[in-house]
Order: sequence, then C-alpha cells, then structure tokens
Amino acid sequence: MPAPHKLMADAIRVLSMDAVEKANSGHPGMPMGMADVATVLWSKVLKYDAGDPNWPDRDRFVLSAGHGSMLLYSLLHLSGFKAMTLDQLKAFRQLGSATPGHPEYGHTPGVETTTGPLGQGLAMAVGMAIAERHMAARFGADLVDHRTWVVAGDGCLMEGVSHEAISLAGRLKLARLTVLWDDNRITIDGAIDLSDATDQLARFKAAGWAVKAIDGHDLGQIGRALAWARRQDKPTLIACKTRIGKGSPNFEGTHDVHGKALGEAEVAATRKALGWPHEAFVVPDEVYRPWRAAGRRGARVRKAWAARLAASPARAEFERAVAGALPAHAFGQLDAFIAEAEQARPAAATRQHSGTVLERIFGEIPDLIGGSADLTGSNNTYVKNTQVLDAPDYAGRYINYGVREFGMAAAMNGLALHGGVIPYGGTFLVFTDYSRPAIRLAALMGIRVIHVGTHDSIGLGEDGPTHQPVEHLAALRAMPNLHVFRPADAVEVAECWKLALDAQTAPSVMALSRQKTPAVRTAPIGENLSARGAYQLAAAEGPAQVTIFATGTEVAIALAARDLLQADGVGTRVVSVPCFEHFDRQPADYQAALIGETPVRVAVEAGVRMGWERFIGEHGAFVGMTGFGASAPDKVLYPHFGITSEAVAAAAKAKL
Ligand SMILES: Cc1ncc(C[n+]2csc(CCOP(=O)(O)OP(=O)(O)O)c2C)c(N)n1
Ligand SMILES: [Mg+2]
Repeated sequence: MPAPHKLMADAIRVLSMDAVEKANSGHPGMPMGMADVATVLWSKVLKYDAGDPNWPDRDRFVLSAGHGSMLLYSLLHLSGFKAMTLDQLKAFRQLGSATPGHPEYGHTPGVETTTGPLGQGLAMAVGMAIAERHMAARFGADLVDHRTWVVAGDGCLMEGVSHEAISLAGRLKLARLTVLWDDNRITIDGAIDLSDATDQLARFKAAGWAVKAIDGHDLGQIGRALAWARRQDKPTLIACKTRIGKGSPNFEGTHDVHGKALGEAEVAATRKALGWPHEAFVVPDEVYRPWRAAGRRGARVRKAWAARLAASPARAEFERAVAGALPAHAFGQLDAFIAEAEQARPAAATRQHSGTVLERIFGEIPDLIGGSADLTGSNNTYVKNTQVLDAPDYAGRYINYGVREFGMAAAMNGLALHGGVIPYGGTFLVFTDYSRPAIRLAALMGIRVIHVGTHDSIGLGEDGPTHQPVEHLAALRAMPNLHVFRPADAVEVAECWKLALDAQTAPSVMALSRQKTPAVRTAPIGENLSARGAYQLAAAEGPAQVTIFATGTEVAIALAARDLLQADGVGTRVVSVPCFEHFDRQPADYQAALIGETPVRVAVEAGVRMGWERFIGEHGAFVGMTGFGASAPDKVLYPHFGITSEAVAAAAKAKL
C-alpha cells in the first residue's frame, strides 16, 4: 500500500484502539477492520465538507454497525470536523462527551443518525436515499444530487429489518444507495458459521441489487468497487472481506477483538506491528495533512452549490423545506374544515376524518410524503390523485411500503433525517409492535414522523384479538418524547394532526378508530383544545360529583354516561384526553383544575388501565380491558367487555 493511505488508515486503527483502551470499554475490532475501506471512501469518494457538517447536498454516511463508533469519530476528527477534538476522543464513552458509545443524532456534528440497534441504520439509509431522489425530482439536480453510503456488519444483515429494507430499496431502484458490508465473518459469540450460512450476495441480488465482493484491505479493489457502485442503476452491495481487529498481532480475525479493550501489552504489540511509533492520541502532521485535505475536498463543490442555491428561484422554498418549517398557509383549509365540522357534526370513524384532514393539508404542505404498509384503504392515508413515489422520476408523494411495518417506520426516520420532507405512514395500531424499535429511535432522536395507527381497539370487530390493540396505548405512552394522540371526532382529529405537524422534535402516533363515532365537539371554540392534552368537554349541571375521563371513541360513551348520571341528579363532568404527553406539559394549576376534586373519578378507554392513575388516582374507577379481545362485531364486543355508558355510570355510582 502507498504510504499515505497506510498511514491514514492506521491512524484510524490506533485512535480507535487507544480510545477504547482509555475508556476501558468499546469496540476496537470493527474500526480496525474497516479502516481501509473507510479511508478510501472518505478521502476519495464521499461528498462532504468538514467545515459544514449540515450542508444539505452532502452525501449521507450511515454507520449501521454503530458499535464501531470509533471508526466514525476517528474519521470526523482526522478529516477536521471542528467539534471532534482529540479531547473528545479521549473522553470516549464518558458523560457529556460528543463521543457516546454509539453515535447519537443531534449530539455530534457529522453523525447522521443513531445506529446502536443493528440493522436500523441500513433501514434508515433507505429512507434517506428515497428522500434524496424525491428532493432531486422536486428541486432539480442543481440543488439535490448526492448519495447514501452505509457501513453494515454481519449483525445488521442478520437482523430481520434488513430484509424489509433491502427489498424495498431494490424495488424502488435506489441507485444512489450503497451498502459496504464489513464481511468479517465474526460476531460477538464467535464465527458467523455458528448461526448463519446465508449467501448474502445472492440475497441482495434477489432483491434487485447489484452486488460485488472485494478484499476490503486492497486499495485498488476498494477504489474500483466504489467507482463501480456509482455507475449502477440499482442499489449496490459491496461485500468487503476484512479481518476484524486488523493490525492486532494476537487478536486479529477473532471475536475477542469485537468489543473490549486490547490491553496494554496488545496495544503495544499492535503499535509495533503497524510501525506506528507515536504515543497514544498523537497523530503526526504528515498524517493530518492528507486527512485535512480530504476533509476540505468538498468545500469547492459546496461553494458552487451555495452559489446555485443563491441564484435559484426555488431558494426560499428549498430553505423552508430543509429547515422543516411549515408553509405559512399550511392550515388554511384545515381551519375551514374545523369550522365546517363544528356545524355539520359529522359522525364517522376517526380514520375517515383523518383521511379528510389529509385531503385538506396535502396540497398546502408539499413536504408531506404519505404511505402505508399495505393497508392504504384501511388507514385512509392516500389522498386522491396523488402520484406514487417510484422510479424513474420519484416526484410522487405516496410510498407503497409493502407489508413491512418496521422497514416503513425506519425508512420514515431516514426520510425525516434527510430533511425537506415530512413522512407519515399507516398500519393497524396493533402492529406498532412491529415498528416500535424505529418509533423508539425517532423519539430518541427527536424527529418528526407521524404514524397513523388505525383500528385502535376492540371496536375493529371481527378481525379479532390478534388485531385488537389492548396494551398498545399504554405501551406507546410509556415511551419518552412520543406524542400519542387518540382523537374523539373530526375536530379533535384535525387538532391532533396540527399538533403532530407542529412538533418538529417529536414523533407522533395517531390512534384512530375503524368504527363510526359521533361528533363530540359541536360548538365553535376558536382554540386548539387538544393542545392542552386534556380539557373539559362537558361541565356538570349542579355541583360536580363525578368526573369521567375518556379518549377517542369512548368519549361518546362518557357523554352518554354523563346523561345517565345527570338524570339521576349526579353532577358529572366529562374530560376528553386526546394526548397524555401534551397534558403533562401544561402548567401545574391547569392540570390540577382539570383533574379537579370531584369525589369520584372514572376513566373509560377500550384498553388496559396502566397509566390512568395519572387522572383517576389509586382509588378511581376504570372501565376498559383486562385481557385480550374477541372476534365479533364491535356492537357485540363493547357490551361483552362491559365498556358501555351504563357500565361507566354504574362504576361511578358504586364509588359515590
Ligand atoms: C438489535 C441489536 N441486537 C444486538 C446488539 C448487540 N450487538 C452489538 S454488536 C453485535 C454483534 C455484531 O456483529 P457484527 O455486526 O458482525 O460486528 P463485528 O463483530 O463484526 O464488529 C451485537 C449482537 C445490538 N447492538 N443491536
Ligand atoms: Mg462481523
């Protein structure tokens, strides 16, 4: 190997080994193994400018094998990203550092996404590559013309989500996407043969990818493969045959080097073997020089791009979209819809109202990209006459995600992370179990993605308990920074959609009913009451003795129960609770007043009780589910499981 490349790659090896040694924790094997591939990519091919980590037209580099974070931190440091100082490398894995164990989005400039959970980086990269093609179609190649590169390990490819991701990418012909597979045949427990015998090249090929295998330590092969990838009209997989822990005389090629410090003696032996005479964290100028030049390589290209943007008539719109701001008129038609609904009081399934809301905003917010995991008609996510997003022009705004809930949710994260688009996608609420790991990453990263979860209770009826969510609302509400909405009628649906779209730093789930439900918001208010999270929908006549809290389709049941109680002279107020998370953010005095001091508090929701203590206290009554549902019409199931206005009234009376 020519001297500069060897020195540049060895710098990654040594920095990674030393940082792990200092922390006495971390993963040296993967960075040492992939150092050659990463050096060629970052010094010759990747389009980036270390001086401007957020340049919108940069290539995206996703480290799906996130345990190898020292690879990325070394690259960021060596190529000159200002935030990635030597001190940060020395503080690897320490509290408050920019170098956490796994790369975290929004924490460290130059890190595109959080990729600790194996496989999800690859799946998010698919979303990034979709966003790139779509934005290129919308704004032209002058402004959007970049690639997405993924480093994935054996683990990423073993994870099931990789299947969803690669088949979707293959179908959409995402030629700007390249996966660099660290084909080292080692995972934590030992050799790959212990647990896997897949022909990965054949698998990717079958999904519509162009594939190639190379020696991941051969400069010429790496360079030629990267050039080959750029010429393909399909997504590309490059299997890079590497030796994990390359350079360590005793551990190279073994699983011992995957995830622990090498130890003083082996660190010294590795230095000697590599011919690297410098102390820990000392990088000589002759190594910095070519690395810093690599980091500046893109500056000229970026400046030319900036000049094109400055001269572009689309500049303001491009900048607005990339900043994630909504158009000024985003909700014009939606406000009209709310006013109409307050008058017309339409009774319908809340999923249907959601579909109508989408019709009112889709034209106003060109950044919206919809989709569904093969339940388009059920989720009401498709707006009439919308072009499907597909090769070759990618200008469409609706994605047929196929039966891939996890892949869809991860791709939505990638779309949001790329910027310029706002993804929403539908499935049955019960299948958020399938997409939950990606919802969790969205919540952790603080990004705006909107999950439409229809068929939100036993009210879906005959499909039965496999399809009827019971614990899902509680489970989703348990997740930090996730906004879980369960609107009751057309007005609340519109209000909750507004809140989801306004939340630039949190994902949302819309829990929507399959079954018809009456309007409950029947008076013009001129305020987004759902923004309070919970609000009094009906006051008590006379002194209030009972408060009934309810969400979604059960709000109507609560109102009917109030009628029964009031007829018996029991003053009853009804509180609608479209979103726990928004309620938690209200001032304490609002919360206290809203929960109130009636002697009896009852909650009704066609799910489990967990979490409702927040509103009803330890001694409140709860009307809902205690087990799984059943297969029957919804009109039968609600009385069968005792979720009726009579049951709510009786529960209140029993407590009086
Ligand atoms: C979803 C998920 N499961 C398990 C882990 C824990 N884990 C981290 S690395 C790893 C093995 C990965 O093997 P490979 O991708 O081949 O990495 P290498 O050992 O080659 O560096 C495992 C199981 C994880 N990070 N994410
Ligand atoms: Mg491996």
